[in-house]
Amino acid sequence: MSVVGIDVGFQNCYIAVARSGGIETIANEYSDRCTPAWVSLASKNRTIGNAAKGQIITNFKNTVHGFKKFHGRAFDDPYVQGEKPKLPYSLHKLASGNTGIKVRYLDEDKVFTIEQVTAMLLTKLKETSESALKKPVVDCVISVPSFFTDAERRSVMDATQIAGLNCLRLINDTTAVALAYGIYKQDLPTPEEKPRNVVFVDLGHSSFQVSISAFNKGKLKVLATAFDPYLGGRNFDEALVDNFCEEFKARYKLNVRENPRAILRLSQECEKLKKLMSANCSDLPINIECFMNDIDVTGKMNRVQFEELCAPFLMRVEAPLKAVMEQSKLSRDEIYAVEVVGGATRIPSIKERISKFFGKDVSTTLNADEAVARGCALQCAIMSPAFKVREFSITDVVPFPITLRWKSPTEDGVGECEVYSKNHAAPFSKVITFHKKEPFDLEAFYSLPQELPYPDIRIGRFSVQNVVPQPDGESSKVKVKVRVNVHGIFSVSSASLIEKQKGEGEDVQMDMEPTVQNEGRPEDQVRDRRSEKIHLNFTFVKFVFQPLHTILRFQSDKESQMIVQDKLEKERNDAKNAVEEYVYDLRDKLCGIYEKYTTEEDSNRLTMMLEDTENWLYEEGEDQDKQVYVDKLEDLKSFGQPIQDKHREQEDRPRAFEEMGKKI
Ligand code: ATP
Ligand code: K
Ligand code: MG
Repeated sequence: MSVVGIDVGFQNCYIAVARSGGIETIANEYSDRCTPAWVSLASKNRTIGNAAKGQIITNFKNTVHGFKKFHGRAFDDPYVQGEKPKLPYSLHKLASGNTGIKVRYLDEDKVFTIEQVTAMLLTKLKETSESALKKPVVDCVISVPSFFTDAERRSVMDATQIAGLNCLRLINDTTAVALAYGIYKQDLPTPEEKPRNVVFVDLGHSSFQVSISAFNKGKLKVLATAFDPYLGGRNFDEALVDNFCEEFKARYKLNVRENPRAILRLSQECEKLKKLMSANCSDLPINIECFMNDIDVTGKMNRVQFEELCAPFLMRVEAPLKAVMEQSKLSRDEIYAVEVVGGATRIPSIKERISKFFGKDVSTTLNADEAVARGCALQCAIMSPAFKVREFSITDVVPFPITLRWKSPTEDGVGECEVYSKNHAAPFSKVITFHKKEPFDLEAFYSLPQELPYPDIRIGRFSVQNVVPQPDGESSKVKVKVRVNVHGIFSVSSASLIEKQKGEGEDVQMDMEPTVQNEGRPEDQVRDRRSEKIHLNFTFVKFVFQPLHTILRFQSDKESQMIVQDKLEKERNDAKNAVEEYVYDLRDKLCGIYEKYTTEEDSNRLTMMLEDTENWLYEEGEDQDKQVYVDKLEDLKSFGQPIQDKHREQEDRPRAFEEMGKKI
């Protein structure tokens, strides 16, 4: 069993694994612990991560990034429509109404769902963890923003399934950070003492999340979360891009907006400039050579100007801080520490604003980039039977209130009730008792649309069928179990009919309004001995807006095929490179160390041959099957090998004498 935690960021992904020494963040094949959330599709293969980011200028139409918040979103969602013109690649409306991505892949126009794109990224992260752990990786814990709704979470879960991962828990970013903070603390208050309240702030590339957790020895309880799902480092980059677009228009008469490649280059430079300004107050330059129409552009900015430019975004920092404090009902002096993570908290004025709000310095004791992944790995270790870690229990919260509405065809039994309030503990099950004579439908939705990051409030529809009256004509008791599970996903998990037993007294007190009961530990459950649960012909149908299992399986097979395709393409490329390397190596040696082991005539003939091969590699040999390269290499070796053998023989001889000398 693997113990892996993955932080899938909007921009940056990190992986942490558990090894005997503890939790460790691991590096990819570029020795980089950060894997960019980029996927590039091409005519022969895909590249993912660092290599994909490198394709952005040359293959921008098929290089996908910034897709994390398309999960579970309708194509017509205002956010999606707002992003569309800014993206160098094309979005596509899927038959389901969801957002897909249209690219050119294997020389064909292809549409991928967001789940498939994230699965590609997860495949890469899976491979990276597998090469670090030297064993297959299946089980993992993955982080999502705390404001991710049901649809978004289900979509991420689908992606993990397509990638062949078994996600044990989707954990909220700030909760993962809280775990990484708390689990090693030796001095937490005992369960009887007042808890230690810590604020966690994560400002990433795309979003701003705040939470307050209460710690006692061996446990953490999230008290409240708040967020600005649309505030992140990218806003600051975009403000800089806007600024320089205008400046370059005025100074160089360039219409940068019309050139996607130029915009992409400018964005990269602006992000670099932004980071430099975090460490430096003075004027800093931005220089881009051959930017557009062969023109080199330059500009400059300092921190004061930057803060002015970004004032509208900086102003948005306070609202979530205020909201989280109000919800927690704590006063500022009850806050023990304010821990900040996420790349964009490195912007000095962000830190200043946070620290001013709380009236204390922010702490940066956690690794700003890796804390989320580490928390995920810790959660995975806790859940894995194969790994021993300190017991630590986590209670998270429901970010948005959830309401259940019920409707039956003929009875006037229409009504609704809020089953989970904001910041209700999660995971959590509840049992709702209905009194019904006929089948009925349940509809779950988010009750406060204004709080949601998008307009679609639907969660799912559930149909409770085969409900019949009791033999005496009275309503039947129907118990419906609902749950916000460990991933933060809502579901109606079961429904059962309670049949009164014969001889049982009339239950006159029967309330026609449903009752909601928290399902606590078994000992808390009141057993109604007079009644009996029956499951007679009782069916219950879910309509959750989610692809069918068959579709996911199909997409998973497709993912496997693409993995094979990438592997074959890599082998083909390696075979081609091997020919090229052999050509260069042998040519060098022919006029060097091999010179005395061949005749001038043979050497000239072979040099000619190598030159022909080199030319061939640039012409018709540019794009051949792997076997062609393998044969080519064999062919060359049949000439090169005898010379190499002679050379080695000569080299070995004196050594052999030496050895003999020693023996004598
Ligand atoms: P999200 O959490 O929104 O999904 P993410 O996890 O990918 O995004 P992070 O890796 O936490 O985001 O942060 C990336 C952001 O932090 C980028 O906007 C990056 O430019 C910014 N950033 C990183 N270092 C600095 C710095 N020194 N100064 C300013 N910004 C920085
Ligand atoms: K990240
Ligand atoms: Mg993040």
